[in-house]
Amino acid sequence: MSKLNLHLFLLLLLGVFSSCSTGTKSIETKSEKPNIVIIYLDDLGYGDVSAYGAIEIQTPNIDRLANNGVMFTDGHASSATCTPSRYALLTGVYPWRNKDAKILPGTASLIIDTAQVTIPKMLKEQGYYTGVVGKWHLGLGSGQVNWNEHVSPGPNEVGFDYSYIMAATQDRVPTVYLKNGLVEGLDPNDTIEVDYSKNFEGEPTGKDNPELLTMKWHHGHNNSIVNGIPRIGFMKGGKKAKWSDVDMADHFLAKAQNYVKQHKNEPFFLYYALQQPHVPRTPHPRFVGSTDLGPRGDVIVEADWCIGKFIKTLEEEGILENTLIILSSDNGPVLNDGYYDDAVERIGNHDQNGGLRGGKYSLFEAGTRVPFITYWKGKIEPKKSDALISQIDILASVAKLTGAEVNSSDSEELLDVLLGKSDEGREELVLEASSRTALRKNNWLMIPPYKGAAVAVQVNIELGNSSEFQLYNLNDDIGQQTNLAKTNPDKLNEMIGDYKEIVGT
Ligand code: NG6
Ligand code: CA
Repeated sequence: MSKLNLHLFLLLLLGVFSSCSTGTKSIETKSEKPNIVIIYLDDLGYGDVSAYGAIEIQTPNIDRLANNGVMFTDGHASSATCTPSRYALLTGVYPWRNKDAKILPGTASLIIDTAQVTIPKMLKEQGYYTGVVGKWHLGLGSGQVNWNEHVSPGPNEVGFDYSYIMAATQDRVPTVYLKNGLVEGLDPNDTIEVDYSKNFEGEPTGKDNPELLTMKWHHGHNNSIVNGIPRIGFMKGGKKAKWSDVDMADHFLAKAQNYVKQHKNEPFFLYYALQQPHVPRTPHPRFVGSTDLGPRGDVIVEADWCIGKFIKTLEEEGILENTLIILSSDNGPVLNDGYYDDAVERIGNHDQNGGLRGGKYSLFEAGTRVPFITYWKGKIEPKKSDALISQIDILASVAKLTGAEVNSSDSEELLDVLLGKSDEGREELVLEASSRTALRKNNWLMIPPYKGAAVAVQVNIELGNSSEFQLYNLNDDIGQQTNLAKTNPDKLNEMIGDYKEIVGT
């Protein structure tokens, strides 16, 4: 019998056996595998959630997860920017190993190798239906993308059965949604063209046509104008397909809810990647004014509301008890990320960093230490955990949970930590920010010397760059104010040795 025929034969046999089994039995088998949902926010800071100490922003729905699940106080994104964090989350591989894992334009090629292990691919092999709804930002296609045809490879080629995404970010063109590789709502007579180097003749831009703007740009963001908002990159055509910014949150929520309803009878994986509070911050009118902080605060409340609605759907469909929810953010917070939207002016007493130094783009703590919560009704006992854990560990941990076998060296299996049964987290973790790396070991953090500005002036964030080695003891200096590199040379040398061993420079 040829290999193919043997496969067919085995499949048939399997079919016969499963159709003989009783209905109850197949339900039992199903419930053995929990649904897995990753709720991922964009630029949400450690201090932006009320369970993590925010007072000026109330996030009751995220709090409900935090207070009834494991609330990690030392949970990390793999990077201080989006693309690398998302790459690492899905592949379990450190982003600094892949030179393409950096903030991508909307025209970038897919940076995940289609042969690579990913969480959805792994879960698919375990019988899961897999989906992504929301922000992608991992590149699409493999060269020049024609947005008027099926765009591939993309999420569907790296393990997702279903994808409903925006290609890059809310501030980058193309400003359209793609469903399973096809631009939704595209009028074939109004084709889309996208270019990141030059404008299309006759098309207005943020730079030249300020009179057309409803939101002003501060830095960057002065190319094509969509819905009165100037974006990064140039786009022409596709009028009917363009998204409505103020409806984006509701739009993604509805897709996530439908996905759950459609797949409630099979084990499913959903990567629900919300776009808030990344710029441009465009709360739906019903959320405008829900905080005193302006649009940045308001979209966090909007995101929290969406999360509440989403969880309610899981509850109503009767599957909340069988769903592991992991909530986190792709990188730390930023106030002014390129638009005048009052984020700085109206910050008041709110501390988006929650006492940490730095922010988005930074090697300091606020770059990667983010809200990190696991929730599983009836399975996870509420607790706070100070275990060191990274989003790259989700792959190996979820593999363990579902019985998948993966060969991963960066991703550590920390299932008991995720489920709150243990506080033995990582011993070491490499942090990344715009290709620069630092080493965390227990409570110590070492940043090697880096050239470059100490502060990114436009966003007003300390990047962690210094001509000297930096060494911090986070146990008693969470705000990273005292550099111990000179006073503790033994620790510094130990850290440098470990760092070289892992990162190899
Ligand atoms: C930067 C953008 C910033 C944001 C970021 C990506 C400028 C001047 N700044 O280049 O606004 O889009 O890229 O953010 O263009 S991330 O969360 O997707 O990494
Ligand atoms: Ca981000």
